[in-house]
Amino acid sequence: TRLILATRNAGKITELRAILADAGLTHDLVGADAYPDIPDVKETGVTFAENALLKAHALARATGHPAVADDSGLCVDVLGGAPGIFSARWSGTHGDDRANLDLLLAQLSDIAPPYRAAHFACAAALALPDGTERVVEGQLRGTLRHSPSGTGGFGYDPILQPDDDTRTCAELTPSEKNAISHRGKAFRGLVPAVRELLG
Ligand code: ITT
Repeated sequence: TRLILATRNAGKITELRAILADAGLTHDLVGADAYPDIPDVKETGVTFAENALLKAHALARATGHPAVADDSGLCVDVLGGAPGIFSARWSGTHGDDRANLDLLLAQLSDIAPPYRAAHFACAAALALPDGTERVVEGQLRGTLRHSPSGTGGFGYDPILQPDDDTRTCAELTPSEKNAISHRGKAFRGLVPAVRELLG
């Protein structure tokens, strides 16, 4: 069965392919880039789960295939959960990971380590063309560094040091990150629903 990965974020696609294959799914995983004529979905929700469902339903409806979507972001305690659902465009330019990260570090420059707690959040949504839907969420808690470190992963990975580790997410191997990440937890949690509904 074809399963659409309803995202155009290359970092997410790489991780989702590994997470879903490691979970034993043998579906034909096809990224949203294979459907260039389908317009970008307006993320009008106010939660990760709402936005993930919007993206999954839009691609399932438009392609006629089941679709999974990921809505995710970095939530900083001292900022009341920001950037949160606005993580991809915090600096004003959607998807400019470096500008987003630099702005966040500047905003937190006076904040001392005990107050630099944050977490990554991910909502994993599955939608079928008939409107059936499932959503599962996952988190990864950690502390924000004062400067970036590491070259792996994407987005804010170079500044989040997971609890129980001395490295940033960008210093973990891909499989180390997927084993503990918000995305790994959310999508491994969604796999039983994928099996139940798609076979
Ligand atoms: P799609 O909507 O096409 O999936 P997007 O990049 O716009 O792509 P989001 O709206 O969910 O997706 O924004 C997620 C942002 O949160 C992403 O651009 C990163 O800046 C950040 N983020 C999410 N997961 C991350 C991770 O594992 N490591 C680092 N940063 C992450």
